[in-house]
Amino acid sequence: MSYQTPKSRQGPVEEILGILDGAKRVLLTTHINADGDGAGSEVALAGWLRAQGKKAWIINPTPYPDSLRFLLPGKGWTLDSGSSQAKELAQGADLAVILDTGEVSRIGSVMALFQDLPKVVIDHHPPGPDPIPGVSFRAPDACAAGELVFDLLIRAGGPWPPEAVRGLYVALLADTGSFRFSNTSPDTHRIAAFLQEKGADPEKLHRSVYGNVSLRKLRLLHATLGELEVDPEGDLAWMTVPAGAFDDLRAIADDIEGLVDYPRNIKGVEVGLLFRETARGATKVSFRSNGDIDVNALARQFGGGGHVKASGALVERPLPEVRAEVLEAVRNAVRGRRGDGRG
Ligand SMILES: [Mn+2]
Repeated sequence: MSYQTPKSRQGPVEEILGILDGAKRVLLTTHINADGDGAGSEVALAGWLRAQGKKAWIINPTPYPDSLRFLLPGKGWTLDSGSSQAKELAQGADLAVILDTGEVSRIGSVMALFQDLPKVVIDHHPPGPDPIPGVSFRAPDACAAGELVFDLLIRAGGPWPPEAVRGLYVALLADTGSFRFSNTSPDTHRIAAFLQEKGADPEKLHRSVYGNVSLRKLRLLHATLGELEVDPEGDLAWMTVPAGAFDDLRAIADDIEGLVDYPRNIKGVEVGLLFRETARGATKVSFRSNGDIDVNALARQFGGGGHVKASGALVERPLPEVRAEVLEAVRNAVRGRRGDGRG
């Protein structure tokens, strides 16, 4: 095993392991609309805790995504955040672990549920304006929150139950775009190699995550591609999910996943955007950058955030208004950079 946890993480790793060691009943959560990293990391950590005879449950602010349910070894691993059972468990638990976000606003109703519990945050996002209180293990240099969970498990010397191995592999897969984004490091591959040796099946896991596209999602893509727009300069492209199609298809938030890659992947495009009107009239914006434009900074202008090359914002105003402002801000960012280049 040639992987070494970076020095900067060794202190937090010891501290978090100490806290986990002292806990018997642990609740885990991740951000709204869990992705492969959030959902994979929490299954992995829950599986590792359970393998040591502890109690661990996953309580997310939004339902565990159907497309990732294959990660759950059985029933009784997840609970609805609004259920009376979740409230009871929160009263009897001795620790809450928040994965793949450190922001109060990103865990929705779960924040109130975890109010009185000691909290541990394990996250790889740059810190935001509204941090969850408690002990933090934050490392923006990690490709996924799953990389940090791996740091804990490798230091602990396992155990490595199959759900932990699969969860961590899927966490890496999801956040590195199947090992191709710029956050894919030699360490990413070293960890993936270790997980493969522990039984992770790359073909099977990739197919489980990406080879089960619903017809509904494909129809939503078909409708949304009809809304594709590109600036004459060719460097900015965006799509707006047609509200009618979303409703007619009875689409869910999961069906939006990956749509923003279509405008982003056009030759010459620097920034790709996706706009969607939510059921209650707010506007969701996804930002993707291919180069030097910091879309985390752009999303923050609209109350959101994320990573330098991938971010999002939820704005409580009507779509046409938000779209016009976002497009102007992104054009300014692209133009400003060009101005600097010339000057
Ligand atoms: Mn992540």
